[in-house]
Amino acid sequence: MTTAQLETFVRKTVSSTPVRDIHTHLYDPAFGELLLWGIDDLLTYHYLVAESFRYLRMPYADFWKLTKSQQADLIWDVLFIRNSPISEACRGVLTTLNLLGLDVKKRDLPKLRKWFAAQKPDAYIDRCLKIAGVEDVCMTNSPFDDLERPVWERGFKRHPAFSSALRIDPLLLDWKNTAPKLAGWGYKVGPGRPNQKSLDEVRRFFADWSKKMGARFLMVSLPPEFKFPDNTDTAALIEGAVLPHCREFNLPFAVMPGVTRAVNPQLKMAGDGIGLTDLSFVKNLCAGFPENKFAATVLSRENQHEMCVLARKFRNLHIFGCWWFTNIPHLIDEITRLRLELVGLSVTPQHSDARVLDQLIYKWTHSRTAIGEVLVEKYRDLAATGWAMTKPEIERDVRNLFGGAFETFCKA
Ligand code: FIX
Ligand code: ZN
Repeated sequence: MTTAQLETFVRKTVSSTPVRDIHTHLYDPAFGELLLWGIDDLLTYHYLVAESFRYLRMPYADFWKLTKSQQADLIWDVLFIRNSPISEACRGVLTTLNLLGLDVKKRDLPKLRKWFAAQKPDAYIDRCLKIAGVEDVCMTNSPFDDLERPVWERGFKRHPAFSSALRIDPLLLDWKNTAPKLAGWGYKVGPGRPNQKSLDEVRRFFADWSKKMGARFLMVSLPPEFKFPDNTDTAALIEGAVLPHCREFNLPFAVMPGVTRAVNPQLKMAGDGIGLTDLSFVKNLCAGFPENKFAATVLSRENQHEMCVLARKFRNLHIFGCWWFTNIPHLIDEITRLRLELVGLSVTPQHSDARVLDQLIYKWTHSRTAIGEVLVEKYRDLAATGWAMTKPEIERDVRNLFGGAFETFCKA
């Protein structure tokens, strides 16, 4: 292959390889209205709510009293009409509409609403997955969510494209209020620091829900100040229940450190912030529990380099995604370079974190472009040494980056 042919082939492969998206907040269509889609959900995404309050002068409470469509009208007005929609989250809405075949230059919100209202959910789901090139969507499933728990308890026919991860934030971060819930559901846990009996019962709870959901891994988001080991309920629960359960079921434990919840509570879900994490806890987990597997994504840009070094030291650590405030082209480029140059291909450069189905389209289109350009450069550098890549090797590499490497890690 000439250099030009190599570049064309890499770009084509990156844009056409199916993705297994390992972290989203989407739901199997069996969950009904919990699966968000359409223009009003796109516009009221919490990323855009936060941005709209850079311009809105109304009291927060008045905004939250509006209907979803009224909120969407306001956001459209301030972020798309009165100001140019340059931010990543704004551009994302336009990329999505454009790739759905809608004419964004008309700026006609009522017409867009009409188009979405005419879509049939089942066919529309297939269409979004197809345009985004996503073959598997891993949900974030919480037994503590009162809307989703009954659906799991009832049982439903699974959509083949939706897999599951068991999310356990309330249990690990708010044991005081979660223990009584578990007790109410028939798990014999006591109040206070969990003793062996309680830990065994928490394991029984994890086993029940891992089976019910077919969970691929357990996951938690963590504040920047999180420490392990530590004299806390959280540390006791991790060591005495999460890690033994993950070993028994051969499941990774995914940690997502760096989020400070409710920095501005008036913004509700849009009000979470960020902090620099002391990553010693990741080292302590990986070194102290070599029989466990850990996956990690960290929110702060400044933590990304150290996280790569940790992945070089610990083969039981898989790093993934450019999470949330790092999911912008500039940082996807930087973080993907760091990872490929320091760790190689045994990483998962991106997950979408989509909360609205249609967002899969822009999040993956934008990420594929950023990741593709890094790969083009890396293969070009290899070619300069005289090394010749074959087409199947490039396809293999991209499949690994888009979910294959994580799959292998999970199975190991
Ligand atoms: O904790 C998480 O999984 C975060 O991704 C979310 O809480 C956050 O609100 C989000 O949507 C980020 O993209
Ligand atoms: Zn998330």
